[in-house]
Amino acid sequence: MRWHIQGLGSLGCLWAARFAAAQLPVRLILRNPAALARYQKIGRVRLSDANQQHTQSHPISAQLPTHHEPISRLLLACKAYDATTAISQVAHRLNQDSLVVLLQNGLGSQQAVQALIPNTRCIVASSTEGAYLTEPFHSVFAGQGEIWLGSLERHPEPEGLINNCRDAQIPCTWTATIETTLWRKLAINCLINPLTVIHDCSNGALIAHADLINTLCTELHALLIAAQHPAAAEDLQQQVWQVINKTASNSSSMRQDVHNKRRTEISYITGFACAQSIALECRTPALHALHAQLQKALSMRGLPTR
Ligand code: NAD
Ligand code: KPL
Repeated sequence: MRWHIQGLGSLGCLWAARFAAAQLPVRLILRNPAALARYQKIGRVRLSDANQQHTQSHPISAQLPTHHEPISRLLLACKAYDATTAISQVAHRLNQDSLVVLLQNGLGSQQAVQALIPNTRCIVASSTEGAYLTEPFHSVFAGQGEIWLGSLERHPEPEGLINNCRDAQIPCTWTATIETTLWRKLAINCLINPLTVIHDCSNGALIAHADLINTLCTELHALLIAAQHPAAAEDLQQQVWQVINKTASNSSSMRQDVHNKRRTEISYITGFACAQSIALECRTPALHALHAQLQKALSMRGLPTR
């Protein structure tokens, strides 16, 4: 089964290189003729290990979204805010037997993508792998992790998908409770990421804001219950402090985006949580204040607030 990969940033290149290394058929989809020309000049996807001692190089074929080839398996590996535009560009190539794997962080973009392609099955992912680009189409595999795959619409596990990924050394596991996984991660990201931007600090330095974090935990706990994800709410406060301690020296992904002057995924993290709290009539004043403070911090740095 051939994979198409749309979005050739850190994670798209990481997945593409592993499919190619396992000699599984893979094609890249670049967003426009200029991006395709940039790729064709380099002509390969590269993947280095965390110490950058070993680099694999894979001359994978690339094409435009307008290409006529039908897509049976698509990995959508762009940022959450680009997901609907990207899927619209290839929607004509998908059918009811196609499978689309969505790698986006946060929540909201996955539902928006599925709504645009109602006759195609979307599988959503929650990934704890870490990668970054050193140059275009050259990804560094910075952190081993795991990938949970599941269906928001409770579809059964698609035959062959997990084995296909594992054949390529991509550590995927199917879960029937992906929503719980995504909501739990959303709550943790809502707590940690904005505060690291507002205070421009590492995750570990958030200990100085323990009272606020505990208040936010109480509100997010109530939100997870209101959203009918009680399993995601279990031990939330304890989990949050565990993540802060375990990742103490990390700079959160949102803070890294800000340092790199890149748009953040705010609308799919605190933005999504605030919208849900309004829709579910669950009062979360500290969360709304945090979202507004984050918007102010982004605006002061000349970055989009959505
Ligand atoms: P990235 O910014 O490195 O790559 C995204 C790529 O998508 C870019 O090359 C961009 O040009 C491309 N793109 C955008 N619109 C497109 C379109 N219409 N058609 C084709 N390509 C398009 O992002 P990333 O770090 O790989 O992250 C992807 C998603 O995975 C994000 O939601 C991120 O939060 C999540 N994530 C990333 C990591 C990580 O370590 N990088 C870890 C966990 C989750
Ligand atoms: O997922 C993360 C992120 O930075 O986005 C955490 C868990 C906060 C680790 O840095």
